[in-house]
Amino acid sequence: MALTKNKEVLEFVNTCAELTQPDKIIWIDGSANQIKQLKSEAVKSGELIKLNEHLLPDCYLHRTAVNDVARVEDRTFICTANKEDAGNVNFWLDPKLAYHLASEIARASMKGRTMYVIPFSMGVVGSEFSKIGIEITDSIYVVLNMNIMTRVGKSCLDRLGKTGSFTKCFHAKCNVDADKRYILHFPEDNTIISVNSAYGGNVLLGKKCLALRIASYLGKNEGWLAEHMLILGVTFPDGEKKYIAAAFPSACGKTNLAMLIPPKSYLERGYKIECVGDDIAWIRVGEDGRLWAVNPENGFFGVAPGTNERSNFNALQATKRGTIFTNVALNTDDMTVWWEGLSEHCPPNMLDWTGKPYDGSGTAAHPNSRFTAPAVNCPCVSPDFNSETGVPLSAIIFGGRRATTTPLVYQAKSWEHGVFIGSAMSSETTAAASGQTGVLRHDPMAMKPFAGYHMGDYFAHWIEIGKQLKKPPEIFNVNWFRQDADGKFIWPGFGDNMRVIEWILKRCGDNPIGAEETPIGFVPKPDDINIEDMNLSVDALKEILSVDKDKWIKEAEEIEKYYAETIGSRIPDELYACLEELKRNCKNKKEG
Ligand code: OXD
Ligand code: MN
Repeated sequence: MALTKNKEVLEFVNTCAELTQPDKIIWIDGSANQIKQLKSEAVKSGELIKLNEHLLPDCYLHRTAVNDVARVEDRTFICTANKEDAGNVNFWLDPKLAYHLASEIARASMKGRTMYVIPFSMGVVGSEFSKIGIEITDSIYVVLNMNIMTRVGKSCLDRLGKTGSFTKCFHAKCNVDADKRYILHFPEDNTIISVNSAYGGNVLLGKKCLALRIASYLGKNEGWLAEHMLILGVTFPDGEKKYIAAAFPSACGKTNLAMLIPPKSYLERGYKIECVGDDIAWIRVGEDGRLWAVNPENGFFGVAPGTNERSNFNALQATKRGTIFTNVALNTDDMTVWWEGLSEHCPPNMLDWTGKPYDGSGTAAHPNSRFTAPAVNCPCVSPDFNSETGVPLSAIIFGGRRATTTPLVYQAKSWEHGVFIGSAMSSETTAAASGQTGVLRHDPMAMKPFAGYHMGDYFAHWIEIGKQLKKPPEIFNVNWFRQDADGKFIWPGFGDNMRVIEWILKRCGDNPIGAEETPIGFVPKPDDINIEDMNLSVDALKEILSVDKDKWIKEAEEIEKYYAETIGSRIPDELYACLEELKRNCKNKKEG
């Protein structure tokens, strides 16, 4: 039975039902009972495998089709009336054509199936900063994941009332045909359509599709920012608390940084890290002229491989109950899960991520296998997690995976320079998206796959936001991934990243500590990074803090080429001025 009198919602649901012809329509009310029933139905049909109730209570394993294991950026489209408005970085389809294409693919595709209607809220239900979506889907897996990742149920419809507007999200699994897979965004219509996939990033439409692509467009029009950023809180020994938002491309350690456990000596001194969010931040200018950030999600859709007690204890704890695992390996001895890096040796009697006995060839878990875990499970979740206004930002960090060139950390000289640094980000690719891994690609502000409009306009929007700030956060760039001549990582990363966070926050506020000015920005004086109790020599630290002007001359040429050839038009003058300054600085300092 329909749970609302909102005409637009009812019309949307009816139109989808007429098109797809499901046998049954179920409205998701968000009750524990309904969710329990759906889980048992999914177990009966084999869509979910129930894991050991004693060791992993209320946890399940799901396997996707082998052709459907990651976001598909080349099949993800921004469908704006004017092609130019989508920008060169996005793939574009004419909206009329896209609607037609998707309708023909989805027509009658739910015959013999159930259509679920999921009302959900990105952000706390009822907050003026939250956005409501309605996702139509024929996948129980989607319903159950959305129930972890967002706030789901009737309260969202009540919030909409009779006339409130919402993002229309339509998903149909169809035949999971990779050649007819389309992830379509219509920012001008506040609509998303996803067909022929059942993998998280393509089908949990509240996440990348709404909270980044559509929200970035809404943010441009409404004067706020939707960013691919974690949010963390740092408590100092004197009790003061500061917040940081940080953007990294997918699978570059974002979840690890968001839930970092500081080294022992820091814990002993009273430092503490709390996680407000691990993937997405919605950021607004507060009345006090500072930036305030909320995490619109309610759970973590984290990369499993590499997660273990040492690398991310908090994330691992978060997966211990109420979690859905996707494409990890199954230990048939005790019905628990496993992935590369969880323990040193792979236990015997495993089924790999496709469900076949694992014989040691290839990986047991898919490199992009995931856990969908409720945020409340995380031992370090912030008390501000459900704050409606969010948290004030002292610093913004950009980062990527760079074997050379980019130092461990450096600081922008101004807001505009920080925007330039974000716009010039590049990183080696990972398994989070289909395609080759390890290839260097530009990924401005880690938003290349997620900006719902022209990247030049997106940079301009950042510049505009900066003009409204009385107290802008300081902007930094970090690189945990510098390698030595043998290809080994020099900086240990993980908990030791706290040492860099400490320096970053000491550079924020009214009495910042000193730093060295270089052609690219401010870098720490080596003495100001605490390497006590670390297996890292001062020389190695100096090496990863070094700025090689020749490499940066090349980097500047590369950025210039990227601006001209890829982004094309609409890049704000402020960014060209920063590029010119970088070139001048590298040249001057070289001659001098
Ligand atoms: C993610 C991604 O799933 O960025 O968070 O791909
Ligand atoms: Mn992400």
